[in-house]
Amino acid sequence: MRISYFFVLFLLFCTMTVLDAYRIVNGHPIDIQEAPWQVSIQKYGFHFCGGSIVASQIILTAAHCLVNMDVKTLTIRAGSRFWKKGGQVVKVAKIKSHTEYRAKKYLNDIAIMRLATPLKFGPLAQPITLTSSVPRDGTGASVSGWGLLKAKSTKRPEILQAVNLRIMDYKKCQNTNYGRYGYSITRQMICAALNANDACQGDSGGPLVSKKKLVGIVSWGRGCAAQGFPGVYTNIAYYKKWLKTEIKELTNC
Ligand code: 4AZ
Repeated sequence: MRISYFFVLFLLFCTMTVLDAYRIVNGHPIDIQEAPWQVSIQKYGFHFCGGSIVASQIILTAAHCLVNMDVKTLTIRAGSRFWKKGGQVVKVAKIKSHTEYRAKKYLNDIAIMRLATPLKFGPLAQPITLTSSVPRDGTGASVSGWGLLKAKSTKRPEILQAVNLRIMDYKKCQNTNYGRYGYSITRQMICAALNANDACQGDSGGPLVSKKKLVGIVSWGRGCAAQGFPGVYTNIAYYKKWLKTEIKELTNC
């Protein structure tokens, strides 16, 4: 009797460990071809944030990723599902965060980086088009990254993960059963959630994609996959004009 009891516990433990391996939170490993715009942003060769390729020398990410960062220590890896091997590693030449980024309220959490040398495009590394319009409530989307598989976890995946979400109208995100953030959610942000699916720490700066267009940048949230607290993303459509100007400026200098 005693042995079978331990055996059941052992099986339960193994099942939990295996399930955990597949959980961004609750996602699944993907090939880089499925998200060829995804890059890993690295300091001294270690992944700390995600980013998106928008041109051969331009990467889009979150401003909070680049606070107090010395550009000399930064590289990006593109064209690989592994953050630590394969693909193309390129030095970062310049970073430009939104001048009105406010850490306390996560306002204007958007930044662009210019690479020292251009990326070589192919099936594994491709730019993504920026959306012109805010997706409507309920629209399907997906987020990808090398972030934690669950809140407060110590395990970091080696393989790129992705998970499906639904866009939530920012008003719904403020004050309903689905979103309880109140007025910390502004029109400059997009919320997205679906069941227990979410982005988590280390996914920051990475892409929220809908209909093959970049609609958001992983920005913040209370915990990961917490009931009533969707993932919060920088609303790309809102910054389209800012991006156009800044990308032009960064490309020509
Ligand atoms: C973070 O700490 C973070 N659940 C990123 C995304 C989310 C929460 C936290 C969204 O970088």
